[in-house]
Amino acid sequence: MAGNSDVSTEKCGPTESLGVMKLNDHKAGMQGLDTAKINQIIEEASKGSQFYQHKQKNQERINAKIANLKASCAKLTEEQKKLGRFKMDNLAGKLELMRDLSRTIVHVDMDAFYAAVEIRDCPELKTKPMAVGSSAMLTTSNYHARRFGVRAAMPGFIAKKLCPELVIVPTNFPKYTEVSRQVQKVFADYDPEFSAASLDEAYLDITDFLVARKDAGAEMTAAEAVEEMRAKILESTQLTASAGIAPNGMLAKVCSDKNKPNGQFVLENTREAVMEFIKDLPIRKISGIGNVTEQLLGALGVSTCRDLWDKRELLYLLFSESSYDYFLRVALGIGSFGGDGSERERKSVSCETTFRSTSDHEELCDIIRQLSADLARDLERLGLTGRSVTLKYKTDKFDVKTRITQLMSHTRDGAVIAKAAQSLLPVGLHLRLLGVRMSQLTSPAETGNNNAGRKQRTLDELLLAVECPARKKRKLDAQVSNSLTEADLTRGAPLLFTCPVCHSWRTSDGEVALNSHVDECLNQQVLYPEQQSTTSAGCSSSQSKLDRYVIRRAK
Ligand code: DCP
Ligand code: MG
Repeated sequence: MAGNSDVSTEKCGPTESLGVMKLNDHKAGMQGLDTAKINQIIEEASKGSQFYQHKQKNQERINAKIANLKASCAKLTEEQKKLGRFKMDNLAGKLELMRDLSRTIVHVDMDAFYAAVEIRDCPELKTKPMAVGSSAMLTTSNYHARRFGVRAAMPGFIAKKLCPELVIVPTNFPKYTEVSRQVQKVFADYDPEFSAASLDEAYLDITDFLVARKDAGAEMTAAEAVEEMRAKILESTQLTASAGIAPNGMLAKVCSDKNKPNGQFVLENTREAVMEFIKDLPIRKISGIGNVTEQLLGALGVSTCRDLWDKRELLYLLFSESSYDYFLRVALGIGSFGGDGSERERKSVSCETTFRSTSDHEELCDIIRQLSADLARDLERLGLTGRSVTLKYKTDKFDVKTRITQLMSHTRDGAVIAKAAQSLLPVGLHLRLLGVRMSQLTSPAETGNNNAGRKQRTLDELLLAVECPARKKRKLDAQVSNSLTEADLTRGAPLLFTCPVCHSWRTSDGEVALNSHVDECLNQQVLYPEQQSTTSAGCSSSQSKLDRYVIRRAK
């Protein structure tokens, strides 16, 4: 634990004593709250619960990591630091050459989405603090309730302690999905190849749209186009959206939160504007930097993007290559996804859902079928097929595990995916979350399995990872057939297995070795931004995975 460490805190930043249930107030509408008071209420209300115990266990693990990090940091010599800085400066030079300021990227995000839909359909809720979910878990809250510290990924029973008059409305996923389709229709007018990050948000590249307008003699600025888009969304759904406009997806996402709700923010496409914008930005504002990374970096005295730059030698010396590369991109405002062909590739598409804990095998199989159908739809939309199916599950003790299998050929058939995922389902465990992931992706063009009539895109042009939003268990998709056998799924599997989480680890020792690595990867490798939300208890999919959704296309 951090408190047991004898490491000097002067060298590597202050040690902050963190409560187990610390409120995450990095959310629009939650600024300036009395967090000390809120944290105390949360701590008292949750003590003794399984959720609390899980958080406590997690925090102990994080504390141990912090202690290790600080111990390693204290041992670094001046010479090593000099070398670290030199290496990072070199890398920064390379990244600068890749900086792309030519695109206009928009991140659009609906305001208090599920809550806004419920309020629209029940106007008496308008003046009340309300949230959507259950006493076990909330999916979101309206801005009124946020003033009390009530937010997504908080158990409803704790929220009630913070705000006794809180109205909790049950989730209605079919309704949100329908609204999402209406919103996405508007997106398509501005970028037919928009990347949906979840039901309520998307990344759009409106560069071509703006050029086309200009060519047609109807020039408009990016801000005007986005104003118009938001007005169209309001017209078709009676709901408000916020947007950020920037040279890349990472920055656009930060920008969309700036004037929430019902606002937008433009970041000019110049290096100066980007560097000015980024310098005092708290790292936690960056999608992909979650609670764990924030704590680890905090232990090194890094809390803003400028700190990331100032302490770059420590990042180089103490973190993995993918992590320090990512941190440097953040520090430079380049992001992982500049559309410049330099991004780290993300190679999986997945869906997951949280539900009331159950061990009923049939019920769990139903959920997998539905998730697989959703996943198949996303693969279809992205023009991708995949070959590795991973089942992720969270037990009622909040332990996250994964199992992986390989298909005999690339597919995006929901039935095949479901059958494969079901074969990985453990028997007799009480589960509260299931996820299905497809990796080893390829476009049909590469497999000769082209989809006639569909515009073909190369992998480089595609968004390379999509997570569905948290989805509730729904009725079995009538389309799903059960005609496939286990043998169909595994015959002809290649000998080399690639980890679907980190993509860099490979083994020829078979699935057992791979499964154990992936578990390790998800549970231990907390530094890698993509894995934040998969390890954090109580958080459903959308929270910290959003930065995975990016527009990548040829220019
Ligand atoms: N969601 C969820 N579980 C979470 C977070 C979100 O089920 N842990 C769902 C409910 C949200 C929707 O996804 O309404 C969109 O998530 P956002 O993070 O965009 O949050 P909101 O749209 O609710 O609020 P904001 O106005 O901050 O965007
Ligand atoms: Mg939203």
